[in-house]
Amino acid sequence: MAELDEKTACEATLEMLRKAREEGQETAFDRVEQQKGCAFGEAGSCCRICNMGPCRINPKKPDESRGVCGANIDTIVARNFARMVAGGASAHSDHGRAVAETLIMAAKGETTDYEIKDRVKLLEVAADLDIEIGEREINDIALEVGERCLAMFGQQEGELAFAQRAPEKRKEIWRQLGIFPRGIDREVVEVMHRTSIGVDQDYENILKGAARCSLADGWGGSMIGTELQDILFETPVPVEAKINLGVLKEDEVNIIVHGHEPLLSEMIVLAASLPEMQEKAEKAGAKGINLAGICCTANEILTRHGIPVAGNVLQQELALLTGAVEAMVVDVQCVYQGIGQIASCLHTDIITTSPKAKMPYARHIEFHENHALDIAKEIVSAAIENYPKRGKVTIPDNTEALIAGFNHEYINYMLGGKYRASYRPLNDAIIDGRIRGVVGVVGCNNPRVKHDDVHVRVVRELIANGCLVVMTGCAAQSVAKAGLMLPEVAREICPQGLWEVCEAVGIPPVLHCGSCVDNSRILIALTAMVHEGGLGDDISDLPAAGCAPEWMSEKAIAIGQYFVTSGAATVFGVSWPTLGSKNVTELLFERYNDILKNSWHFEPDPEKMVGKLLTLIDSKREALGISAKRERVLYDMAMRRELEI
Ligand code: NFS
Repeated sequence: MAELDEKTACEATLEMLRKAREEGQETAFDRVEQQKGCAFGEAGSCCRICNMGPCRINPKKPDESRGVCGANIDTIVARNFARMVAGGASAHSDHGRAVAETLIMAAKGETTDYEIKDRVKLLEVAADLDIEIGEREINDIALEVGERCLAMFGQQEGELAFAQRAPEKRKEIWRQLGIFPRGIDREVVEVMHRTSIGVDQDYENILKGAARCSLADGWGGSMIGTELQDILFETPVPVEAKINLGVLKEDEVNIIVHGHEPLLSEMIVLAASLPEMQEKAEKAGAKGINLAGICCTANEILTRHGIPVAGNVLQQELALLTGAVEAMVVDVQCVYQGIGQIASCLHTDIITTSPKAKMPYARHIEFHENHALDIAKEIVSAAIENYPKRGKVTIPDNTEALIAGFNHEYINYMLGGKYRASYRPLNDAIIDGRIRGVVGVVGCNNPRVKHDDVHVRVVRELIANGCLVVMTGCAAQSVAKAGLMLPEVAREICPQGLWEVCEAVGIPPVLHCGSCVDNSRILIALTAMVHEGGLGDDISDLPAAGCAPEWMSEKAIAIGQYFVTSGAATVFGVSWPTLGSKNVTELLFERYNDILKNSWHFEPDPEKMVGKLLTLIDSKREALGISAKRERVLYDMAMRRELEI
């Protein structure tokens, strides 16, 4: 069995893993050792789409066998990859759909618990959708925005409206390739159809479908989610908060919200702050109600309210093992079934809320948007009632401060000021070399690699080499826990050019931009850089790249694919799901450079990953004629020791 300190770079996680081991409690960190993985599955060469199989093709001898239907390894690998994209796109998009439905309900007055909080954003989105504004009532405009967005899911023909925001040159590439996305549901369904038995058997064509589907996510479902959430709950602005398991409180009712949709978590935030709930908690013997988040729903309420984050995806089971959580309220996505098992030994209630997602050992309190606050109060009350049943509590003493809540709107404002909002200073800083490039570091944790370690090492070395880093998802939480999301970090780690820019503007060199649907914010920011001028006329010209060092979810593959299809080079770590097929991998890693002007890359080693990202960025600088010779800064031993967070 691997030593526990080889499993995580996070002190709080290590402490709880020791406790789990002492108590004989099993977590994902243990189960990963039982699941050694399957060579065929890992190479993407196992086909399970019909009942003649499963068919497995040995990636070392790909020409020696075929599936029962005759499918070769290229077809099988491409199908599996395309289905990952469709799975990820469906998750982000179903989330976006729920937000659109809620906006419509709010605009019609069918729920009084939600309202239009960000009118400026509403009007901007309305203008982008060519919706008439004039003297119309705000709810009238919101209704049309909601209905137009909802219609994007069922749209059968034509071009997806939000994808029109992309740079002209990029849209031309999509049109020429025949991959401009139509309706969101249509693209997901079409990938599922094309990859079912006996349909599309040309791996290049299958991957074209996957590319189109990914765009329907990034410029469709995810973007609808982000934009409409901003309208309903406000566009985030930078906020200071705390992160890690130490945010749980020994003398308060601890409620953790976990999952993805802020429709639920926003209401829990509201319910927990009501005086009647506070009184109830005090009557139960607690000093108050402490709300904390896990995973992306944490990022949503962190960036809008400064609610503390208990941890990222791999800490969900460990948070319960503190014995201090009265209720973990979950909706959809990234919720481990393991939490039910652990909660069954504790006083903790796992409360499922979505009709789409139920689980054993959980209590179900179904969430409905039309009486959302009442349900949220019921959930908070259930948690309070558990407080007196608490046993022994062990809360790790680790918390870290962070600043979160950056996005296109704020970057624009902070660089240019209220009256001349602009990306000009950012583009200029890149052109004159003070900022070497911009890297989006996103995605999950995966117990197959040392938890948080790859994220922290990659990000630290990127900023030490002059790159501005923008982050979302659980990756952002890893790096925040290591203390890298604070403005003072700039002067400690970054070269002079970058820290001067950070200090002038008052930002950390690592910007927390929200949840995974908020990767659409990165698309918008990259497009704004193109429009500002001086850095080429397409996303593929920018000294920018994306990476997901510890990814695990299909959603990460969908995101990576829409980054690449939108023109941003993308590097993934851990392992790569198409290595079984030389042809598929060559297409994604090499030929995409001709077709999409950038490509996928795979590199699990953190130092080599940074090397790859810097090379990609420098090659773009070179092509733009703005390169200056520079040395790569490598950590010395002192810096390395500091990394052992
Ligand atoms: Ni993204 Fe968010 Fe985390 Fe990965 Fe899961 S929470 S949507 S999928 S694990 S970053």
